[in-house]
Amino acid sequence: YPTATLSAQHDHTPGYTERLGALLGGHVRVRLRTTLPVLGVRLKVVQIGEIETLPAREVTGLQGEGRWFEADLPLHEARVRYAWHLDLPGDHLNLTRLGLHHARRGFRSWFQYLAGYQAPEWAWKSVFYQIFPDRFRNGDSTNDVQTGEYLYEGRPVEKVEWTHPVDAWGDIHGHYGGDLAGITQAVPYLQALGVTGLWLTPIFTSPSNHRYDITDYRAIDPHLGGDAAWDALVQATDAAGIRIVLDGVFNHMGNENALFQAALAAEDAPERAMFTWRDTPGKPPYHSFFDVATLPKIDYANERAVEEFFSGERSVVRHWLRRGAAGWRLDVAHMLGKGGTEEDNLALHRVLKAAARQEKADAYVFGERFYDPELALDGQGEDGAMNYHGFGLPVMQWLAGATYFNEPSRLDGTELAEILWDAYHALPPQAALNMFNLLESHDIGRALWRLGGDRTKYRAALTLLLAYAGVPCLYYGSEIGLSQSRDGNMPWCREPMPWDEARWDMELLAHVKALVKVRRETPVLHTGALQFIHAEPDALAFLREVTGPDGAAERVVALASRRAGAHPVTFTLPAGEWQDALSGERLGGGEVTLDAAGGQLLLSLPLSR
Ligand code: ARE
Ligand code: CA
Repeated sequence: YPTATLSAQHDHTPGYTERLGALLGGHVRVRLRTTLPVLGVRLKVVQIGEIETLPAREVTGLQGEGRWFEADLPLHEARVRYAWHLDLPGDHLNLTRLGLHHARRGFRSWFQYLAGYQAPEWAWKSVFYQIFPDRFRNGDSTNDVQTGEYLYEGRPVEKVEWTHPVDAWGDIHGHYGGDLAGITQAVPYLQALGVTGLWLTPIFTSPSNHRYDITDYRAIDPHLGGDAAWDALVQATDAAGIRIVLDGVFNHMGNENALFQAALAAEDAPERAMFTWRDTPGKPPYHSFFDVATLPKIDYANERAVEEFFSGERSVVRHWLRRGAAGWRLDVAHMLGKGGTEEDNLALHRVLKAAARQEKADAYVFGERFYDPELALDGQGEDGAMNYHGFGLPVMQWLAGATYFNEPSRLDGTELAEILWDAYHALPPQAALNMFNLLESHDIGRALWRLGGDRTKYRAALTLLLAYAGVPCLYYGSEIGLSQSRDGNMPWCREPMPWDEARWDMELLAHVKALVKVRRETPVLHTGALQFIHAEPDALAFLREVTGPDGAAERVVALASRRAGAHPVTFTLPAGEWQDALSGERLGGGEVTLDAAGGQLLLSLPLSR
């Protein structure tokens, strides 16, 4: 991967790429800066099946070490791939996203430009907070699920006391009573924390406490306060500058849903075509999510299903965007499809995305994907994906010394940097900035738990999260030190949020607030390019950088260690004046030795506010 001392430089920021989102059929000006003794520079562009070579001209008068060259990149397809070719005395070099090399490399490493794609840029500036509604705050005890109110998976549901830890009792039959009124009451708390986006796991009428088994997609669960509570929440969050992304469970519905019930009721019911049926001993007679009987899979080869959820004038996707949602997180996006080819499935995702954008021009749509998302992120499908594999899981594996299934791991900082870099550079820049970054969630063990409660390591993790390329998301309660009572992933990571401040880690809360503030106030962190500038087994550092139209650069460096105690790390900072984002302490560029324990964020001056 490239380093800060690269001798030729190009990225998506304004000094190097005139603008993002220019239209298909047009051109966009791209530039290169180099300290190499070049004789000439050319731009190579992939045309369908051919490589076109275009001349680049030298430009003068721009800041930054070295010489500048520019060329006009033709946007003849939606995803344009290009690379630079540098002629040197007796030699030549290619510059791709992987850096400089002699041989031409595969197109996967070439730069990408998405023509005609407008990213929901508000998301780049946002800090998200994930809420699992049953466990965040009970704002209205009159709507609580009562013990024995109905049966779920054959057993009566139970009302659980807020202070009871999540153990076997509070697993799938336990309802704690959290609701939307609780979130509305917490808006001042969220504002003080500094978050500007909420991702709510499902809130529509469903029998379970997690609500991934939806009975009615057009109604807010009465146990969460119904539609009126939603309207009140939207009013309060709008006023506070907070946007809400909803969980779109479109791969499967709940077995109590009227569509599925109609399909079960009669052999000739038209609804039968919305599902796929089978006859496999020991399994439900229909395809379902991981063979869970309560979650029948929806078949989008059926046009009515496509209209019902996505394309129809009153589709679920449109309905909630109209009612105030800012976007959708797509549950198991990698499973969502017509059961056909990858291409068929991508076509379906484009239908969903187009409907969302028609309804709201800046709707943010990202998928839960446990696999490489790059095929899907071409600008026409989802904007981004939950960044488990390209960020959160490897970062936590490195810090915890174990996977989230608690298998020991010797992943070191050098390998971590390679994994992160590989995932980042495989995406077009806008998609990379749309990635939804998280350390933990309602599905995997809490970061604090996995780190054995170590606050120093947790601060290092947060430093990486809030400085990384993509949209950061905190999991409710982690900011005050909420952990879990039992080892493992879901459902043990869903403890109720304690509202008794005596139980809060105030030092941690203050630290999270400070990091969130830096993230929000530092534009380089919203749009900057990414480079790793240092890696050793127990530490790594990366640079975020924006080069302006005049060639001047604004920079941030993030440094983190996985050691619990002090950890002096020596590495090279780009030239210039620097300032610690939290302490304000100043230092010069060049070789520096810093204490990486707990993480450190450095801002280049004159960027400082
Ligand atoms: C409940 C219980 C579980 C029990 C299960 C089966 O909580 O303890 O094992 O029932 O009876 C939702 C609920 C869950 C619920 C589940 C089924 O939140 O609590 O489980 O429904 O009723 C895979 C998928 C990934 C998925 C995760 C959970 O690929 O997309 O598994 N995530 C989403 C949501 C979940 C949600 C659902 C899907 C279903 O975020 O919350 O579950 O709508 C590896 C694998 C991945 C795997 C991943 C995580 O990386 O490669 O495929 O993800 O591990 O385990
Ligand atoms: Ca309640």
